[in-house]
Amino acid sequence: MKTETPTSQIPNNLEAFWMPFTANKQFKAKPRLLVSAAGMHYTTVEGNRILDGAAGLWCVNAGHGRPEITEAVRNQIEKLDYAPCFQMGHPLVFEFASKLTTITPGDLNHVFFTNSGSEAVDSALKIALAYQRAKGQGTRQRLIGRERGYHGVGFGGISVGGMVNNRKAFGGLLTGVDHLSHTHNLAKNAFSKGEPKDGVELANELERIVALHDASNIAAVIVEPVAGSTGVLVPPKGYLKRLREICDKYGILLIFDEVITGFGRLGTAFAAQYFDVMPDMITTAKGITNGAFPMGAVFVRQSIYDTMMQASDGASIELFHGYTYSGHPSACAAGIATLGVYKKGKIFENAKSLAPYWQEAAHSLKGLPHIIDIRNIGIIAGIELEAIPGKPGKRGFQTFLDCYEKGLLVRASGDTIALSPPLVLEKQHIDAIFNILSEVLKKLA
Ligand code: PXG
Repeated sequence: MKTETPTSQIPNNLEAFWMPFTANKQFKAKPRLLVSAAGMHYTTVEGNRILDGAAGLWCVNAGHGRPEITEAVRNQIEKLDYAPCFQMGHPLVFEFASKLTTITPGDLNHVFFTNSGSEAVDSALKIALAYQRAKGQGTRQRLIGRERGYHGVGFGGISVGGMVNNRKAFGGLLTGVDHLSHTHNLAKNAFSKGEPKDGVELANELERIVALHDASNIAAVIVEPVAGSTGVLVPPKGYLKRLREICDKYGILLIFDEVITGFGRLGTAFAAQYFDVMPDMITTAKGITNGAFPMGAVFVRQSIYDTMMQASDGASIELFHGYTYSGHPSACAAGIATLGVYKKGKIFENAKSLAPYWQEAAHSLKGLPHIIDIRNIGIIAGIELEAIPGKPGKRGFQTFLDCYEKGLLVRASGDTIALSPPLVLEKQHIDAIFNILSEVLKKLA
């Protein structure tokens, strides 16, 4: 008979958990475990404090351990642990959706809830197809993404996404997908502060794709306004506006994937407001609950929602799509509390007012060993290091490890170090982040 061992007595057994997006064997040989967090810092299992230069994974925008959020979730789980949103509802999900529409741009005033960014992306792509069909344009089935795009890990998301490692092992993917070129251009735009000046013409590739397939076959374009996971790619000046113009010209929907840019990262609620470009849908997650509870959402324009409602006879289901946990009560409680914290703490405003200081601090690293580019926008920076010949990603990963040893959490995307700390940061945190990074880079092989 198998004897049960109380979990608390299992000595450091890391085997069972198959870690996502991780070199499992490497990690398990030398683990990095975080046990608590407050404000701008994590604490490791060894008791070391780590300054969070990544807001977890771009999600803890209001800083760690906000008591308002903890309390809201605790109360909600006691009161109503779960309620279905299929043919049923609960008050908080309606309240949260309404509250969200007070900060979304323009008439993006309908909210479809999911549990993650990946699900938000797949939901938005499905809504785009269903909308075109409901509008009597059912031939519009093609979806257009962009090289180096990251739209999560669902089959829809990896199909429109453009990061080769996320696609290559997974077969044929969705058919009917095209990709715009990415906008990264070191030769012309290295060390740009904010939006780079070169590259608006890359948006014209959409015209080329329209000429190839005809607009009557194209449903939607999806892009990250600022690409994060691929190593921080800021859009060239005028690029997003140009995309919008071409989409309007041909009746193509424009979806902004704002999973990382949403909820204050650029100093505005959404990147759409920062760039003054109105998409037809926004996908979001992460900062929607400050990372404290899994949740994602798609914000949808009035005209899309209306078309879907009008196409139905009033008694049938308009969209055959949804998740068991769409609008989970605890997620809604976390989200409502999070919006309150953002507002009361003027957290988006803090990001906006510190962005110039952040920019100068990031660019002060110019000239340090290995750095071939520094890019920034809002409270995001990407420090691109020259790859070690034949070993792409190695230098970036070593930088991540060395920063962690010195008490700073950064993300390495290949050889680009991505920085995106909680938006409650102060100047002293900015100084600390770039001081540690600079120390590490000076010693790096
Ligand atoms: N879209 C975008 C733009 C994202 O950045 C997703 C969709 C997927 O979200 P979920 O919740 O399904 O993971 C993301 C996720 C990184 C990093 O290091 C970024 C993400 C996730 C993990 C790591 O840059 N973004």
